[in-house]
Amino acid sequence: MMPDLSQPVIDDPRLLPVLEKVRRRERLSYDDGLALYRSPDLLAVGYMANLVRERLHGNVTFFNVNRHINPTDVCVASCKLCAFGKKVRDPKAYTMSLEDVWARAAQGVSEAVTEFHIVGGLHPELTVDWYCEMLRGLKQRFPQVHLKAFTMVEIAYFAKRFKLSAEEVLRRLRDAGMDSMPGGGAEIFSERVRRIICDHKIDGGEWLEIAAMAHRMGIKSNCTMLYGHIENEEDRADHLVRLRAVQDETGGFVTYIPLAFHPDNTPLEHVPKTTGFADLKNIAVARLLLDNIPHIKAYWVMMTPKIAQVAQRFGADDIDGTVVEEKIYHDAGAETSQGLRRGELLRLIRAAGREPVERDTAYNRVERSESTFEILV
Ligand code: V47
Repeated sequence: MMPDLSQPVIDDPRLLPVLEKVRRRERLSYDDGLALYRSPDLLAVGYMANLVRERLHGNVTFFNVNRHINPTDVCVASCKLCAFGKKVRDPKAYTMSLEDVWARAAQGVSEAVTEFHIVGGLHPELTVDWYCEMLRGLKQRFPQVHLKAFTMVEIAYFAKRFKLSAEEVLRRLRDAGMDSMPGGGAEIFSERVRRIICDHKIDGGEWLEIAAMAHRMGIKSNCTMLYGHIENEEDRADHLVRLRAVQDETGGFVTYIPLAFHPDNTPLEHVPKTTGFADLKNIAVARLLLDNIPHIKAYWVMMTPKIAQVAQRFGADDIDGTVVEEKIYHDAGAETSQGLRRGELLRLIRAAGREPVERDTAYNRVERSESTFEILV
């Protein structure tokens, strides 16, 4: 008998109830999340995630033109997951002066850049005025560029160190020019795992509380999950369901980014690197569980451009940006280049059969002529 080609091929019968829910547009449960994570049937999981992705975004893949700035790698925390942070007296540590930050922002910047992504370590000596001055100086010099700055972890540290409430810290930074916040520092919310990989960081509940506080103040943010270290499927499904619960309340998460753990130069160096299978699975399960977060980003820096491209058919609708000078992953052994040219991003997206759309941080379309594409960045 001829197979029914109008039906998806599902090899794993445990996924059939999930497929039914996806078809009926019903919310998936934590247990569904576990079934998806545990299933070897990547194509079936990807098929469902792609269905949802196309319902939301059609054939479009978003990218942006951004630059990462890491003003300091000095960090009081010693997280086992991290190869970036250094102690303040470490001769290899760096802290930029304000002029350095502004000059770095200007390097190679053309009017093409629409976003600065700014994160650093938890520095024990910088002041709140220094951070505000940094933002004000950037806004003054690059008024058209969106400042996506500081993780929830940095906000909690600033509050403690500057003896201010987290709300007051957010208010001051927002008034100085912070437009939105990146999604880093969430790692994995499971306390058991957190105690091992990032003992010195705020706990998952605090991370979520600060995110919700920022959202209530009108500051949007992204969210992330670090996977591929010592966490298990339960930890991953729990993390996603907890993000979804906050999003039900605030609606402030714009994009979710699964971050593959890079073990090189960290105390967890013995942990093997993630596989392409795991990378695609994490994109697809997120698209299916996070029914209230608009965008899923396949961050090419950590997944490699090739996997990030394939991910555009496994639930992702975003591939991040040109990035330029990424440090956190490259200190941890990422072998990808430190930046991609806009033309290369376009080529990857088109070769996946998707329509590239340049966006700003708020996902407004950025219109440029093809000839501008060729000459800029
Ligand atoms: O907060 C640190 C993680 C994050 C390692 O919001 C590591 O648009 C893997 O948050 N291996 C920084 N991961 C990156 C980040 C991010 C990236 C791109 C876009 C956005 C966004 C956010 O990377 C850190 C931490 O969670 N990290 N060390 C490591 N060895």
